[in-house]
Amino acid sequence: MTTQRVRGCCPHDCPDTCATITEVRDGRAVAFYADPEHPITQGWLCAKVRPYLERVYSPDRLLYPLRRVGPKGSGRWERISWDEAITTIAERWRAIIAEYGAAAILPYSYSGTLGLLQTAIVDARLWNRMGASGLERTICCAAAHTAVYATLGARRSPDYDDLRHSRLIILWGHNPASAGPHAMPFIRQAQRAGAFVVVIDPRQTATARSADLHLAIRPATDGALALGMMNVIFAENLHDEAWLEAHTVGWRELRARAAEYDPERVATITGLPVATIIELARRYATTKPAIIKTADGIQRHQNGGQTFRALLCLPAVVGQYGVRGGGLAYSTGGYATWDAEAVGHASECPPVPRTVNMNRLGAALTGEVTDPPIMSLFVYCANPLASSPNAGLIEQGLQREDLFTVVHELFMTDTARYADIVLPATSQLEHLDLHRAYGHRYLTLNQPAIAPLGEAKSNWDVTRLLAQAMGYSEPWLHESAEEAIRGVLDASRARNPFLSGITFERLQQEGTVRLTLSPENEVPFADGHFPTPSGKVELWSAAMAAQGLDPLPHYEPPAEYVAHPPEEGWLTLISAAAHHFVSSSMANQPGLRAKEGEPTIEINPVDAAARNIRDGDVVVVSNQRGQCHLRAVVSTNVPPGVVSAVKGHWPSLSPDGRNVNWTTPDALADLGGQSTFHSNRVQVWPSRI
Ligand SMILES: Nc1nc2c(c(=O)[nH]1)N[C@H]1C(S)=C(S)[C@@H](COP(=O)(O)OP(=O)(O)OC[C@H]3O[C@@H](n4cnc5c(=O)[nH]c(N)nc54)[C@H](O)[C@@H]3O)O[C@H]1N2
Ligand SMILES: Nc1nc2c(c(=O)[nH]1)N[C@H]1C(S)=C(S)[C@@H](COP(=O)(O)OP(=O)(O)OC[C@H]3O[C@@H](n4cnc5c(=O)[nH]c(N)nc54)[C@H](O)[C@@H]3O)O[C@H]1N2
Ligand code: SF4
Ligand SMILES: [Mo]
Repeated sequence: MTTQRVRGCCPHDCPDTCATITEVRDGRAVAFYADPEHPITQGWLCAKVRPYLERVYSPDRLLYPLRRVGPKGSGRWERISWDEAITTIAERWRAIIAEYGAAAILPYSYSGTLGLLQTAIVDARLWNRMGASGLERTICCAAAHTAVYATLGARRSPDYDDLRHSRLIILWGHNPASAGPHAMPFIRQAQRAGAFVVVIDPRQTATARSADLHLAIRPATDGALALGMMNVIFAENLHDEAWLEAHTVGWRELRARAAEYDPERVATITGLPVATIIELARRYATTKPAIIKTADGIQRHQNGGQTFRALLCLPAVVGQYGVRGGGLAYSTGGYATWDAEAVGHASECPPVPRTVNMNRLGAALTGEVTDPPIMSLFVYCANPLASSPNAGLIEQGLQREDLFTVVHELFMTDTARYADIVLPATSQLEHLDLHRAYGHRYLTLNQPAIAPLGEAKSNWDVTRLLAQAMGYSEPWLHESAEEAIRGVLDASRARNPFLSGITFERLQQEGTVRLTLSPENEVPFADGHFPTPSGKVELWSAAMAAQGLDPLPHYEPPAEYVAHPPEEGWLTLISAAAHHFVSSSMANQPGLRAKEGEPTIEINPVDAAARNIRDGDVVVVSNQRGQCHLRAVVSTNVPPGVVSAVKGHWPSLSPDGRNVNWTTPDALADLGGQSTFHSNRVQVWPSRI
């Protein structure tokens, strides 16, 4: 029997976008491993994805369309045919459109897969054509994106291997050991060669444990620290004035703003000693190349946008943009930009009638959005009841008898349980897609390795079926998967020099292809050009001023922290990435659940003693939004005042059917409509159950 090797790509929301190989024998995947030739993947997959065949062939996979037969959420279903499922959905939608207009239909999706076809194209085409409500996809990184566009003009970052050239690496609010593990070997290599590694994170993460210095900053105060560092750098004349003059707008205004953040004030805000702040500033200004490597966790605060702006200003102050091994590494997502018209064909469609912020899903379903109200929800690539904020309110919305909910999923998630119709989705091994990464600069083609299991269908195939049933005849709603990908790739290549020479044929042959980087743009911004309106780094942002926003970065505490002070027993709850799940994906896989352990909350011995909590006790974590029960781990991994419970545990696999998102805020951040998961204050008490 012959074994086929099929090249693919990990689809999960992770900056590493690993290249994979699936071995197929007799139509069945028998082995799944890393592509040894990929320069970032380097022949290994993370602990989450190594046992991927357990996910693909899980006995819990949804294999047929289902219709609800019991009350909402009861878990009583009958199997139906695809024909019946699609006809039912189209009939309901036609009736809703006739009564309320298409704006009453809301698609809800995020990061189940990050593929061009199954995500970007599927997120746009059908919904544009229908005139459905738009979704503001702001749960993860909207504040940072807004800050980056305002400051630098584009999301460009070096590859991980450039870290080898750094002498100072500041991992700021970022935990790559769990959340982007393929950076770690390069960080280790730099460290062995003498680089100094600093981690700034309230929690002592695995990444922090391996650093030379860990600064357990108070949550949401990083903007003040960055401005305090600038204060010292300017005061001691350690800034790069020539670079600032040549490449920035508003550095004198920034200097004046930084003057308000003397180390004493910043020490009071951040909880870090004055001497530490001064030392960090001096080290940052005098060690070159110096890189700040950050990610998304740090901006999930109400002040996340201005915090990110402050971080983005630092490399400019010391002249480190455009330097190999220097600058700021956040995201490489701005290189392989897809042509928006080719993706969504918006110019041929009615205007998007309105948009709904995904962080406000619960509110939107329960009265915040009216005229028309949301009457149908179509969820795919997302598990909002596990992963979106203020989940108790989402649950209330999903219970509405008059809401027609369809969920397209691989598994019976907590969200799917509330559906009227459940549709089975394919896994990455069963469909075609093209992936760009946000942690490196390679494109990877994912070839289907096996036929869809049961009657599972890909997002694109469901889009096509729904388009047909709705009577939409535009050819771009009926292309094959390959035609759709080729069309967007070709249109994008025509405009984007980073894609030049990258054809579908090349991707088919090579699997992974490096983006086309000329010597001048190999190191981001090495040509001295920033794609902002001024062509410079906009430390002072005219665009933000025009929107009535502060054009300079500043620090302001989250409103929830002010309203719920520590003196009244409130603790800051950070709910960051779990090591063995990606958000709630994989969190139902028995092997990985066993490794991650049951849902817990880490609490400092000081806070535990004050509340009579012992290690191993079940505690109630609560606030004005809701509560959940978690097992306490008394630990100095968190400083006094901060508690930590990872995101991703499935509510239905948690002690009381709820997870940490029953407490997290659905308030929006200062920029981009961003989520504010970590600007969350809770009470923690021993439970009586
Ligand atoms: N294993 C695993 N990997 C993942 C994911 C996962 O769920 N599991 N999720 C993926 C996704 S969706 C994303 S967006 C990325 C996120 O990648 P990261 O941003 O690296 O991960 P997070 O754990 O969300 O946040 C990083 C760190 O920020 C810290 N933090 C929180 N608030 C503050 C603050 O105010 N200041 C500072 N300095 N630090 C703070 C947290 O303690 C956390 O350790 O990871 C991706 N990779
Ligand atoms: N408390 C707290 N919560 C958080 C965060 C936090 O920091 N703290 N971080 C947030 C962040 S950064 C993010 S990005 C969000 C992520 O939130 P979501 O985007 O909702 O991600 P998941 O919870 O992983 O759910 C994705 C679902 O998509 C399904 N899926 C996978 N592939 C496909 C496919 O091809 N088709 C279809 N139809 N479905 C598919 C998976 O089975 C999975 O159930 O979570 C957020 N939630
Ligand atoms: S989750 Fe990240 S590290 Fe793990 S295989 Fe996927 S891309 Fe690689
Ligand atoms: Mo995310």
